[in-house]
Amino acid sequence: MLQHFHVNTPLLESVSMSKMAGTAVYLKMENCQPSGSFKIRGVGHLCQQLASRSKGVVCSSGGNAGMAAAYVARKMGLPATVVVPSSTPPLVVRRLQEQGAAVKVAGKVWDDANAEALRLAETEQLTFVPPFDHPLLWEGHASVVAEAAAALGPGARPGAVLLSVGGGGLLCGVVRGLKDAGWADVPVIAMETVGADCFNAAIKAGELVTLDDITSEAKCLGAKTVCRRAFELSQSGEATIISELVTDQEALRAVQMFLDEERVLVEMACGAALAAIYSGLIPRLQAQGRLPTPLRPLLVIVCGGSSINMEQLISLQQKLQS
Ligand code: PLV
Repeated sequence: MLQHFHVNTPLLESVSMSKMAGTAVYLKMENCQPSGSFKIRGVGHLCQQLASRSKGVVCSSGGNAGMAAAYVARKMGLPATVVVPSSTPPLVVRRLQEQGAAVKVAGKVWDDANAEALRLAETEQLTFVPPFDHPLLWEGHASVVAEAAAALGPGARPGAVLLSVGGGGLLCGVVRGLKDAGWADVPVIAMETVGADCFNAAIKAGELVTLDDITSEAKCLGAKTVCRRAFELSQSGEATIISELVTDQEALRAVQMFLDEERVLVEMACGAALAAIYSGLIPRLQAQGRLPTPLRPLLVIVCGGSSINMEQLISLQQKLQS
């Protein structure tokens, strides 16, 4: 019997967000996962398939994939090493250590940490756990859509799914889940912050691009290059993907509004998706004819994230709102 590490998260209707969007908004509360984000779905699935006879796992992460890897490894009785970039706040390093992981800081952004994790996997013969670029991760993430479909009930069909894009693993998983649910034509609104916008940049360029640097505070969206599969999905017509950007200020305002209205604290990476509602993007897309009017209910993947606490929130406010 394969063990599940993730939980079936609540699907909650938000009255205040529904008002802003002009249609019902359903929140898939992935912040409730044991490791604090949706990442545990894919990472749990990948580790079950690849790590059962392993000496240990090594994961490169902006934080949340590492939290998932540390949690899953602990449950499987395996040692975990998580390599993070120096942009990772001390609170995440502490939370990773609490999960029992050995933490190594390497380089400035995730791409540098990833190079070190790959090296360790090779030299120490550890199972490499990538944070977003692997079919097993996408297969695991797809369960988020299956659960939402079951909770919404037969005949229900969202008007769009809203999510954040870092390296594109969640996007690939959700697109797969939509196909499995018979919802392949439901558009996905893929949100990034300016300065962590590798997916949007690839779409604009018509090819994969590597950003010079990550200048956004949404460090968990900070992959310099989106995974090839995510880019292919945007080009192939297999899925309808609307790629949009918000500023860090908009993402932070969304984090604050979500805290005030829903009483839940999420990190900037998640704020990017919430900002689509709070900054009025939905009616704008309808006005542009990119979403229909009237619009069926929206499904928002509240991806969660451990890179936030009161102190971090205040520090982001001082940095971005002064
Ligand atoms: N974070 C990855 C990649 O970081 C990580 O290592 O944890 N929301 C949250 C809270 C996240 O942590 C991430 C990814 C995303 C959204 C985006 O997911 P992705 O990478 O699958 O598009 C560099």
